[in-house]
Amino acid sequence: MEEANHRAETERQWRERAEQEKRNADQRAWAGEENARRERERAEGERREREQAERRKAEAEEAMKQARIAREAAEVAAEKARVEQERSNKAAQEAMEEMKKAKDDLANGIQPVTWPTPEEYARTLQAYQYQEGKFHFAIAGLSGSGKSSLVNAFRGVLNQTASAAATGFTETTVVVGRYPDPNPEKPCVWYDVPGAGTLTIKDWDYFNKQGLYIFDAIIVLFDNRFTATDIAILRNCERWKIPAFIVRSKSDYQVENIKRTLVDSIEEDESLDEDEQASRLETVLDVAIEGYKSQTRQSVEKNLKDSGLGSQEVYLVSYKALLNTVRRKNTKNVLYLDEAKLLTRLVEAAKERHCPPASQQLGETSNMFARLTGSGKWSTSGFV
Ligand SMILES: Nc1nc2c(ncn2[C@@H]2O[C@H](COP(=O)(O)OP(=O)(O)OP(=O)(O)O)[C@@H](O)[C@H]2O)c(=O)[nH]1
Ligand SMILES: [Mg+2]
Repeated sequence: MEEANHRAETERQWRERAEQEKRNADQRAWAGEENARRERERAEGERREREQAERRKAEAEEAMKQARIAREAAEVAAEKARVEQERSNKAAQEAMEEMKKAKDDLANGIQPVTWPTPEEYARTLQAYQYQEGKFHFAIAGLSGSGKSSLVNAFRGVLNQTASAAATGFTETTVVVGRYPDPNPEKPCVWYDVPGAGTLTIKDWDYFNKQGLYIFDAIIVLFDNRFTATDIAILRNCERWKIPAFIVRSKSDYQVENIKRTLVDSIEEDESLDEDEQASRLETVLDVAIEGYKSQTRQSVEKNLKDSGLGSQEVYLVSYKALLNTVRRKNTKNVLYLDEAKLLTRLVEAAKERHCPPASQQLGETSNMFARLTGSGKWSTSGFV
């Protein structure tokens, strides 16, 4: 029993030891797992921290990038504002200088050069009912110079008839009159333009104010005196490349006056015998015509030269002769001078120029300005 008890005791002790060992092994395994878990947690924590640090770094970099972009944008805006300011200062300075120059020029008798804006140009085309495919002729001149009569003659219409432009001794033409040619085969429209003297417009402003820049050809008509307005019109025609025709009206009346004076002087010249007087009287009309032609040409030439304009032909006409020429009548006792030549040249010149149609876009109109003036540019005050 003792031995059995001893064996049992030994077994129990073995068992206890084995159990203790198992507990120890379990304890070690648990500690190992615990360590591994802690290690995993620590690694996970480190990874998260690293990620957060990276995110924070990326955020900081992004913030810096945005700040740089904003700074650059602010710099660009500041530069733009500076350039704009400089530009507007320069424009203001130029405008001041221009104004001063214009004032000085005006004080020194030099007329300002003005251009209409593209909108004004388009409005004028519309107001004058500019029609593509037609020739638009303006007849401008002092009051009483014979504009309306000339319009009537060009249209083959007798003065004082129903469709005629009003004519007379009082100031009849105060607004621009538009007269399409009654002959359907002639695509011409005639404009009766009142002279500057009739209106409260300055000579130099007359051309633009009257919108003469849209015409295909312009007749500058005078009967006695060639005026500052006539010169201003011719100067503007040169700028706009519009064919201009200097025409002296009432030539029949002017020649008749010269002839009468010549007849008087021949008849009163006691140094001449009857035969000499008779032969002189026979040629008196030719002498009067020659005198009239040379006196007119010389006087116009001088006026053009004094104004710095190139020499130009002068057409001598009278209403009746022009009317007959248009109507293809060859009535006797009418003094024919340059009427036929004027008619031909007018149409030739108008065909060559021809203004752009009213339907064209403003942009195209401004291109036309550029073409006309060579190297112009648009400014807020128009084409300069
Ligand atoms: N002898 C002669 N008289 C003319 C001639 N042309 C015009 N006249 C006369 O001159 C006067 C004035 O002519 P108009 O045609 O009315 O002149 P206008 O330039 O239109 O005049 P306003 O409309 O007042 O500016 C009229 O009495 C005409 O008969 C011409 O060639 N010969
Ligand atoms: Mg008139």
